[in-house]
Amino acid sequence: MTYAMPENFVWGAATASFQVEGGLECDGAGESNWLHFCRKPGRIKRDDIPLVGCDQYHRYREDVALMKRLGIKAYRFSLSWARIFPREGVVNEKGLAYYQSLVDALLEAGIEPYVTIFHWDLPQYLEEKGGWRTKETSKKLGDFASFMAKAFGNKVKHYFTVNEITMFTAAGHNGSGMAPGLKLPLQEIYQTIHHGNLAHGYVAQALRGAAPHAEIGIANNPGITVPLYETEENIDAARRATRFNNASCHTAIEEGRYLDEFLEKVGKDAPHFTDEEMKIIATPTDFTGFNVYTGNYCTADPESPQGFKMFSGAADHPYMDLTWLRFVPTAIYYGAKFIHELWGKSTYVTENGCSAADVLSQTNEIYDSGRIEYLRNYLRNLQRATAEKLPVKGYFQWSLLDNFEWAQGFTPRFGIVYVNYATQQRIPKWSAKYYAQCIKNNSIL
Ligand code: PNW
Repeated sequence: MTYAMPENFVWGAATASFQVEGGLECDGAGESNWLHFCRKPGRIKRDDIPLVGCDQYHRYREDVALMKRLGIKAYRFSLSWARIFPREGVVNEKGLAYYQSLVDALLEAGIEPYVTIFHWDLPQYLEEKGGWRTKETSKKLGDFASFMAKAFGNKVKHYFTVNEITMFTAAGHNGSGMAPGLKLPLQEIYQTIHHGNLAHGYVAQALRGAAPHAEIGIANNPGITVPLYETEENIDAARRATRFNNASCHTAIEEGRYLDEFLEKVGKDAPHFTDEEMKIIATPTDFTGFNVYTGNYCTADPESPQGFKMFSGAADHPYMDLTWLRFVPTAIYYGAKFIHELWGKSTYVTENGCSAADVLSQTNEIYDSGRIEYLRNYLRNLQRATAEKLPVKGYFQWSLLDNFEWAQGFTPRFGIVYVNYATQQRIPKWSAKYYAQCIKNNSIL
């Protein structure tokens, strides 16, 4: 096969609790900060609210069977902390049982569970105590991870600590429209990112203690800078840009320190931190998971102090169906390459995919050719990484199902499986058939 993938490559699909579960008021679930946020008029497009959504809470057996039919080998899902602990220190047995049943159903179907401890939905009672503006929350997430790892025991062998730190910290506190929807001064924003970094560290420590058999790592979104021209000096510039541009978050986690250049640049707005905290943040992990949808470009520029010049893309650069979803397939290759070269880590692609304005045909099919080309181009760039022997362990398609796309509500459709929200019918799109064939052939078709 021309675009063959390595043996034992992990072909997965990903979702997150708040985006697919529904059942948000069922069986004693507590309120999350995201649900609280959705209830405020004007915060979410069309005031959509995922009280039912795709209802995976009630339909997980059907969704597991669907994954099995598609040949998917691994399912990445996250835990709703408020479902399991509706009040501080109080376990909701039914909420816990849901995740245990989901894990059992996956194992029975021969699908490996990959658990994300935290994917943005924080219990509202913790939001009210300061949320990510306080490091108490970071510590409490570690305790929650420890509790869950003990509950799962040997059944779960793969954990992601937290998903996309800057999205639940900075983007929730700088007016970008994510929960809790605050707008704070810059120092406080960097401080929330620091608390997110610290949460990753506490969770990593907790999982090491409670699940020593498991492999663990983050599912982060380091911005990937790619070279506009693939020459040595431009590739080198892009590698340095990737390290520098992520200095407030991802680079700190990998290196255990905030870069001097970053601290100088932000000056009085820098986060406050201790040596002890930086050690926790840098707790060793087994791999780095990165979510990749797009990238930025750079060229080497000996004139500029940093040695590179950044470009986001031309005004007429191709985009997928969202304003930020610029088509940059080389970002997946350079992500795997730079993470390995800068920090010596093996990787998982923890999310990749795109939204499209999918419509049902007369024959009840979805001809999502745009998504197929997007996937083909990104996956071939991933194949390039594995062909060069970069240690990429697996790939998680975002997303298995159309789902609740945060502030954009249900309008963007990211699934390879279409969801009719009125009937709960699942219809695999053409892209699902494409992905299933790649899996079957272990090759990028
Ligand atoms: C990620 N951006 O979020 C999240 O991990 C998923 O929950 C989400 O559904 C998926 O990607 C698709 O958006 C992002 O504005 C949200 O650049 C926004 C951006 C990037 C990632």
